This record gives sequence, structure tokens and C-alpha cells, in this order.
Amino acid sequence: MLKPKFYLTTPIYYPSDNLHIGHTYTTVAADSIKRFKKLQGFDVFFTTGSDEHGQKIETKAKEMNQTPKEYVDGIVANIKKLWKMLEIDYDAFIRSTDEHHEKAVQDIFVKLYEKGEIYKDVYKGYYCTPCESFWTESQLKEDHACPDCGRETHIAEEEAYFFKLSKYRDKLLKLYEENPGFIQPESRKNEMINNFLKDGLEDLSVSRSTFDWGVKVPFDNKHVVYVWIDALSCYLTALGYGSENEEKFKEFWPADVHLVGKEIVRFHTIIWPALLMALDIPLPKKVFGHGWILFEDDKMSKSKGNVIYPEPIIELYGIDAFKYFLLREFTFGADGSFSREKFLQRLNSDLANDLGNLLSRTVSMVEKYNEGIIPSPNAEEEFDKNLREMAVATASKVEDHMEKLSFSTALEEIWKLVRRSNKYVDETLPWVLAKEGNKERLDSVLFNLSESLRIISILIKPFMENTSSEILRQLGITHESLWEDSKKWNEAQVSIVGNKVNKGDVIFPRLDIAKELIRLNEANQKLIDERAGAQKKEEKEEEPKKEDPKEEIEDLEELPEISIDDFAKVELKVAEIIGCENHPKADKLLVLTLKLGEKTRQVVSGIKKWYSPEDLIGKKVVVVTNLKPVKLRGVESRGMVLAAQDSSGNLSLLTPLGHVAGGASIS
Ligand code: ME8
Repeated sequence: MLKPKFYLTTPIYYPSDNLHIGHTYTTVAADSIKRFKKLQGFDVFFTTGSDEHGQKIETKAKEMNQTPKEYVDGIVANIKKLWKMLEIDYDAFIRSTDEHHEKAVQDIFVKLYEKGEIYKDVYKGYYCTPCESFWTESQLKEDHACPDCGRETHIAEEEAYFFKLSKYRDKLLKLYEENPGFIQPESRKNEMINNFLKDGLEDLSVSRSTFDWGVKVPFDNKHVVYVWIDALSCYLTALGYGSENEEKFKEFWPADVHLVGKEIVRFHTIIWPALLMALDIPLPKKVFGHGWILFEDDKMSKSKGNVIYPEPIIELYGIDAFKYFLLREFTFGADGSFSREKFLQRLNSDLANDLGNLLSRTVSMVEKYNEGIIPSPNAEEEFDKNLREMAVATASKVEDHMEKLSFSTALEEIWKLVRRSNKYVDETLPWVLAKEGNKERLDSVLFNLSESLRIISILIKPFMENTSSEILRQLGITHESLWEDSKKWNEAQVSIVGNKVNKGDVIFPRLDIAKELIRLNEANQKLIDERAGAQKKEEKEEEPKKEDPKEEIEDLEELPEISIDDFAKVELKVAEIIGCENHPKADKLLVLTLKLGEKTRQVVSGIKKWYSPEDLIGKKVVVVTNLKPVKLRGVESRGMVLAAQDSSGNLSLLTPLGHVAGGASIS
């Protein structure tokens, strides 16, 4: 039977610099859609690539004393290395410098010119050099700033070719109206209508004569084709459009979805469909404009020194943890704030505690109580029914969320099942059943846990392929699983009864967050230095610059809502400070001895800038007592004292208002 086709794309990234976690986000999302659709039985084609022309690249190459092609070759090699490292399953990597692409762009330009869709004129307007865009006065922000990047524009005049974009205004409005799913999320559609279409559209200048690095207009060599026409056409040429072999184009066009960041929705939902209409090429079905990953609420940029590269995270914690975090933590349509602390917390809670724990305890119990063989279940009881019903219903919920590209809720749905399965262990107490010799019931429990894990392993496959395979391996499953198999429970074709389990290493070891923050910061900094070259390295040698991990621990922003049960996991107590000394090796730290009832404990705290030991002895403070012990510069710390931080970063310790003895609980 012929498989249904699915074509998806990421933006064709600018190789003006190495890619960071933001670019990775779009690509990881696209990769998971590809894997999901493939698992569902679609024939999928996934395009990514690099947008290599334009003034920005030309200037950058000059700075580096290289030709533009030499410069982009280096960056493109790094991009490809990154996608390989992340096991991104793309089908085409289109470079806008590929010969067949350049030729197709020229053909497109000629075709539009011959059809009268492009004409020559003189252009005068406000030009933003970094964005390579002309703007009308009404589109500019205050002080004539560029509406896209906020930087200053200047008046420029040039002879140029124009595309008759204005005549497509009504057609575009009609397109949006008749295809409500064309621009997603909905809010971006309103933005396009209100900001760009409502007051009419102007014709678009589609050639440049102020620089050289681009596709030459074939009948007028002084001009190069506007970089956006060049870049957008990559979605067609990646499928062989305009080449001798257009087979893939015929099979896969129109695109089912273009994934793009919110700042380039305009190019994809106004210029791109108008251009395709002019060329009589069918329109893509959907453009999804996702939000930005910010670093502490700020856009990442090299000049601000807040760029997060993915490579160190992947090297230290693996592909699956990184992909899971990107897709689970951020709501795809909205902006989100990245922090390493959030990443490590999710790794510990969702991956080590929830999923890793479920796998290791299940396989261990099958080994211990049934000689490593998955038993067959007996009569179903209430808890079993509850687990089974939830397990077989999860796949269709995930499908609904994936249809809306809502990765985070899809994963949350799967994790509800993971947590439900862990709860099932607490409800059924297999070790008690073993002690009582209740083999019949124990067999059911072991089977149900293994079966639930089989289903989970299929559900996570689009997002975490390696973890999925490892779970299947540990459950002794050798046949290939299909998506539909996640809707079946104890059916003959997917039976795991009698399988021999293979216990493996812990899939996600629990991490010491404070320690890992230091490792991660160092690894990111090392890469930044390597990429910045020798000059930066010298600076680093003068004064090693590390972020204080504690500062990042306390700088949590936009945390998810938690339930009262989550809050109850944190044990807070009042403690009396009965001893306090300077840390022997660190300038910022104090070592406190705290009295909690009859017991004492040692806590290291970064408050030395604000308190000296004599200020503190005899004071009552609030302490988190069930934090995993850590060593801070060689001194053990068992807990954390709480402090408030003002807008200048000054800390003030929290203390109870009334007389409360050390050791009193806080709730
Ligand atoms: O715009 N958060 O290329 P580009 C989330 N060449 N996503 C981010 C991000 C962040 N902080 N930073 C970048 C171009 N992205 C053009 C595209 S397409 C025909 C031409 C992602 O290298 C996001 O998908 O500037 C954004 O749209 C894209 O990278 C911009 O990549």
C-alpha cells in the first residue's frame, strides 16, 4: 500500500555564526515530528539547510580575511556535525550555494519577470543592514528603528527589481480565512493581518546592487537576487525543483508544515505564498511560528555573552535528555526562559526519578522474583484495570497534542503514565507479595509493570529514540514496534510473556545539581573561548570567569506551577545558628552549624558578603533540610538556608517573627 506523504522543513539557517540552542530547538522539534509521522506510517521528507548569501555573510567573511564561501564552509561543517551529534534524521541539507539551487533561483526570477510579476524601478526607503530589509516609514518603530531587530535603519536608494506583492493582499487575506490552520498559532495570524496586511501591502524589492555575494540576476548582472527569495526557494529546490530530477518535488510538495521562529513568520506567510501564487505552485499547508528560547528573559546574542551552545550539554548528558528537556520545558508557541538549573532539575525528576526508576525497579523485580522471565498475568484487580486503561488511552491523547505541535503536553501525557506506573508499585507492594508467597498476584503485578513500560517505550520513541531502544532491549523485545502497538494490552502479536529481561546500567543517573552546574558552565565557556579564538583565551587566563552556580540556583524564572504535593516534598525547618566560620577555601562562603531540636548539622552558604560570623550566632533561620548533601569547595553542606534577594542582588536571611524553637517544621 502507498504510504501517505509528509513534508516538513526547518528554516534554512544563516551560517553567519555557529548555531546555538535556539536553532537546535527548531531542528529537534522537526526531528521529533518526522519520527512521529514515520512511526505512524507516513513517508516523510524533512529538509533543513543553510542560507549562505547576503551582505551580512560577505561582511563577516571580509573581517575574517576569507572568501564568503570559505567562511560559510567552516560554519556549515559545524552545523552538520551538530546535527549528526544529535542524530537529526533529515533527508535533505540544502545549501543556498548548491549549484542546482542557484540555477533554479535564476529560473524562478526569469519566469516571474517574463510573467510581468517582477519589474524594474528605483527604490528609496529605510534600510536595515543586518536584516537586509527595506521598510516603509509606517512600519518603523520609534527613532526609525527596524521593526524586526530594533536596530537603527538608514535611508537608502537603489535601482531594483520589484515583485508585485501589493496585488496579493486580498488573496492572502482570503487564504488565511479559508485555511484557518495556515498560520499557527492563531495569535500570529492576527499579527500578520494587523501589522502588515490591514493597511495594504507595498511591492517588494527583490534585488540588490550594493553587494555581490548572491545569486546573479541572469539578465542584469549588476543585481543579485534578494536573499529571502533565494532562501525560501530552498524549500522547493531541496526536493529537486527546477533540476533534471523533480521526482521528489512531485511526490512531496506542497509542504505539510514549515517550522519557523516567530520573527520570520512574516516572510513565510506573506512573501512566500504570494511568490508561490505568482509561480502557480501549490501553497504549503501550514506555517508554525514558535516562540524564542531566551536566556534569563533576554534574547541570546554573542555580544551579550549569553549564548548557550548545545554541544557541551549533549556531551555531558546525552542526546535524549537534551531533546526531552527542549520539548518538555517550553511551550512551542510561546517564549521560554532557559536555565541550566531547570535542565538539571528535569533530568533528575522526570528522567532519573520517574522513568529511570520505573525501568530499573521493574527489571530488577522480574529478575529477583521470577528468574528474569516476564510472567503471564492472572485475574485483573482494580489497580491493574486502572493502569491498563490509562496505558492504552495515552497514545491517542499524544496524537491530539502532536497534531497541534504541542510537544510539551504530549510528553506530559506520557509522563502521567510513567508516574502512574510508579504509583502502581506503591499500591501493589510486590516485595510484600513476595514475602507472603503470593506468586499469583505477584506475577500479575510484574507483568503489568513490564507491559506498561513496553507501551511507554513506544510512546517516547519519536522524542527519545535511544532510551526507547534501551527499554525494549531490557524487556527482551526484539520485534519492531509500530505506533499502534502502544494501544494494545497483552495481545498476542505484541506479547512479552516469557521474555527474558536484560538488566542494564541505570539509564539516567541522578545528578548533583550544584556540581553539574559548575561542569556545564565550564564546558560552555570552554567552547565559547575555543570559538572566539586566541584573544578570548588570553583574557580567560588572566582571570578565570565562572558563574557562581548558587546564583543560578536562585535565579529561577517562570517556574511551572506545582501542586501542594510537590511543595510538600521540600522539608523546611527553623534552625538556630550555633556556630559560624569563614569557609577555609572560598571568599564568598560561610560554614554554619545549625541546631534543629536535638540534632545539629553543617550548612555552607554564600552569604559572607552580607554577614559576618558574629552577626549570625544565636539567630534563627529557615533551612531546607532534605536537600541531597553536597560538597562546596571541599566542605560538606547538608541543606540550604533561605534568603531573600533584592533587585541589586543583596541577600537578607529569612527568620521567624515569633519565638520558635530550632527544629520547628514550616508548612
Ligand atoms: O532567519 N529561540 O536564519 P537564522 C528559538 N536564514 N528559536 C531560535 C532562536 C531562539 N533564541 N534563535 C534562532 C534565518 N532560532 C533565515 C531563514 S528560511 C527560508 C530563512 C531559530 O539562522 C528559529 O527557528 O537567523 C528562527 O526562526 C531561526 O532559528 C532563525 O535562524
